[in-house]
Amino acid sequence: MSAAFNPFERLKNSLTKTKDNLVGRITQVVMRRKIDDDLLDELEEILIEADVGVKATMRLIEAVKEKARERRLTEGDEVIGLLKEEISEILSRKKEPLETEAEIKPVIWLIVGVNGVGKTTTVGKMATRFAADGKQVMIAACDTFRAAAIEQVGIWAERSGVDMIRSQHGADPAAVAFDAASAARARGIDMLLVDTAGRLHTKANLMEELKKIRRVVEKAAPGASVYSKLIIDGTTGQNALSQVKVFTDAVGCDGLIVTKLDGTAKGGVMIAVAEELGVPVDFIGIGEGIDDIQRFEPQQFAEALFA
Ligand SMILES: Nc1nc2c(ncn2[C@@H]2O[C@H](COP(=O)(O)OP(=O)(O)OP(=O)(O)O)[C@@H](O)[C@H]2O)c(=O)[nH]1
Ligand SMILES: [Mg+2]
Repeated sequence: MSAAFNPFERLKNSLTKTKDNLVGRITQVVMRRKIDDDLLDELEEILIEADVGVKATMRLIEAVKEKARERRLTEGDEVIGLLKEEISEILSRKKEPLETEAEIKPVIWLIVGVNGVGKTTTVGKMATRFAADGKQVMIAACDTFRAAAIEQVGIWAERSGVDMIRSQHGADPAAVAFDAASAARARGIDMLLVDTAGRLHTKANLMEELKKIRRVVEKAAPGASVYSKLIIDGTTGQNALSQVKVFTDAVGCDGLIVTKLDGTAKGGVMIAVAEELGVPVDFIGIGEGIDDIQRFEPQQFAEALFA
């Protein structure tokens, strides 16, 4: 398989900056050194600067200390293997599985998140992916607030060859959601992807609107499996974490999709997310293209970081 089509190679290439900023810097520091307090201090600084977060950083430093003692390791470069082990373990923390067996059609994903994080792009990518899996997919264009949002998601619907329910700019987003959920139910659709606004007049407005959308789709498609998927932007590092609580309080959060991991040095945030949040990462966005999305596989991600 050529590098361009091999998913692991693509992941690895997209993580280049994060790899340089994290593993690259660590590698430079540990070479020809002994494992001692000074070295651990320097490691701590690198981890914090790479957006790994205080909690995961402390855990990693403790693990390195402990394991080095147990295994009687003294050489600095042995730290890399220890870190890889522990990062892999943090990323792999058991979370709820993505799909449950008892899903009732239509499965509805509310795609939520602050403005510009990549919601609409993710809707397009996921529509394509689900359609390729042989699912009947529909998109609901519920960002009626931002000018041109409907056209934008319309282009993705066309590209992925799926139906879209829309209204005009300024229409009530909950009404669009209601129509879409009703249509999805009537037409036996497998997956309904709801694109939502990232900004309304105020943040409180937005949260109220999202709650309403959730309520109406549950009403229009009784018993359907409804999930809130929160999109966070990997380039914002630690800041992305604070959004999780706000959205969880409003509409729940059944899974995260972390976008823009390509071209950012802040990909260490994935480790912070795994350590600090009880929510699984379902997918990661690694580019602007239609198939630049991958299932998040913890082991593979750790391998790619250290490859
Ligand atoms: N490099 C990269 N860019 C991405 C990724 N996902 C989205 N983008 C880009 O991020 C920008 C914003 O994406 P949108 O999908 O419009 O974001 P949104 O959350 O729908 O934005 P609003 O509707 O304005 O809230 C676009 O330029 C996308 O191409 C990704 O995984 N990698
Ligand atoms: Mg959008």
